Parts: sequence; structure tokens; C-alpha cells
Amino acid sequence: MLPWNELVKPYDILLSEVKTMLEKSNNIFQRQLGYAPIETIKCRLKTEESTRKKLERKELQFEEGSIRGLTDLAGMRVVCKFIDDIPEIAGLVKSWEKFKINNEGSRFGIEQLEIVDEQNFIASPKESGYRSHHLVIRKNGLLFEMQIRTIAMDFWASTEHMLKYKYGGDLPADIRVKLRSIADIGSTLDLAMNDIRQDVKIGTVKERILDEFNKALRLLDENGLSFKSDKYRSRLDVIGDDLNALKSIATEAKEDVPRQFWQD
Ligand code: 0O2
Repeated sequence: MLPWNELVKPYDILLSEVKTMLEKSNNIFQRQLGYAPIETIKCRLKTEESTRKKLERKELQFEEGSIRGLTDLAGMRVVCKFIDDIPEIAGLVKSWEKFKINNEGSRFGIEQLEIVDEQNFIASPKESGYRSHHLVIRKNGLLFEMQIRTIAMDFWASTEHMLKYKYGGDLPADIRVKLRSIADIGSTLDLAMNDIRQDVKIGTVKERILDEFNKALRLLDENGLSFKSDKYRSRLDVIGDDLNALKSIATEAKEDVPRQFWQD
């Protein structure tokens, strides 16, 4: 069997590769949407000792085949700001799984990665209260586990993990009960923050539409078409908070501006 450092080295390279892919996407999100969903990405390789223990628990030999069969020898934690970011990031990673198909219907190109397993511990939290979205991924022939979670879920999991370690793996019942209720509080916090995020998102979309609408009205005014812009202003007064109605009058107003005057 290879020495431990050599055995895990390709996993280390793999984690850096996927981390870079995620960081690039996060930068694109930031540029295009003005918002980057990923807060931090943490990578870890299991130590030799903890791998031995895990294999022992599974009644497997400490040998290369069983080690490579572990899904979490290499692990990545993708910590997001909001709950709604989690399916977005999971979807992004899954989109890297796609093969390109040629005219004859055969696969071609490089398979970026393959999703081997998926577990949603947010939809169904563990008995302990643990929440995260797990993807087991095979890339370059190696398996690793990606855990996608919010800041609150990450705080809970790392604290619970630390406490478990302190108590030698077995937490006293009263602490387990407390941790479960703290996990629920974390979930309430995540949902409340998510609601606020929805408001901000709607606010941002509304602002963008209003900017376009006001630009259209200004161009109509400047080009002797105030009779049209005045009609749109009166319509705006009555639509209230209806975002779809705003979108539709903004589109109409934009279409009324002679093409040569509109500059993006
Ligand atoms: P560490 O220290 O993070 O590496 P399996 O491989 O499916 O046979 P396993 O590994 O228990 O068995 O699978 P599971 O339950 O899907 O857990 C995988 C990982 O999720 C764990 O790896 C933890 O990182 C995390 N996890 C799952 N449940 C809990 C929990 O109740 N509390 C915390 N803090 N983390 C959890 P490891 O190897 O257990 O730990």
C-alpha cells in the first residue's frame, strides 16, 4: 500500500480543482447578479487514524481498496449565506455532470464529474438535528463528499462535532436534547433570513425595472412624446406593488421609445 501522504495527494489536488471551479462560479454570480452565494469553502482530508477507525466501525480492512471506497476520505464544505442558495449550488454542481452529446447521440468530451449519491439532510434532518445537503461525487476516478450548508448549519455542526469529540463520541442525553433544540433554532433563523433575502431580491428586481421604466419615460419626454409618458405615469399610480404589472408597462414604455433613441 502507498504511504498515507501519497495515497491522499490526488484527493488533495481534486479538492483544489473543484474549489477553484466553485470560486470561479461564485465570482461570475457576483459580477452578473451583484451577489455571491458562497461564503466559504473548506476542504479536509481524513487523517490516517480517523480512516482506520471508520473502517474498523464498518468492519473493513485498512487496505487501499476499502480506503478508496470511502465516500468521505476527502470532504468539502460549501457554506452559503441563505437556505435558498443551497439548491442553487447543488444544481450548479449537478450541471457539471452533463456530457456533451454528438449528432449520432454518443457522449463525447470530458466528463467533468459524476454524482454518485445525494442526501438531503435539510429536508429530512438527522436524529441529532444535523442539517446539510450532501453530494457524493466521483471525479478523476476518485470519490469525495460535498456538504452544502448555511452558516448557521455549519456553526451547529462544528460545535456539535467538537462536543462529541470532547465526550469521546457519546454525548450525554441532556446535551443531545439541547443540541437538537438549538438546531431547530438555527433552522428558524435560516428561514427568517431567507424571507428577508426574498424581500431584498424583489426590491432589487423592482429597482431595475423602475430604472428602465424611468429611462423610457425620460426618452419619450425628450423626444416630443410626453403625451405617451404621461399616460404611463398615470398607469404607474394605480398598479401599487404589482411587480408583473410594473414589468409589463415598463416593457410597453420601452417599446414606445423610437429605437434610435434607446441606448443600453
Ligand atoms: P467528519 O469528522 O466530518 O469526517 P457512511 O459513510 O454513510 O457509512 P457516515 O460517514 O456516518 O456513514 O455518513 P453520514 O451519516 O452521511 O455522515 C457523513 C458526514 O456528515 C460525517 O462525516 C459528518 O461530517 C457529517 N455528519 C453526519 N451526521 C452528523 C451529525 O449528526 N453531526 C455532525 N456534526 N456531523 C454529521 P464523519 O466521518 O462522521 O465526520
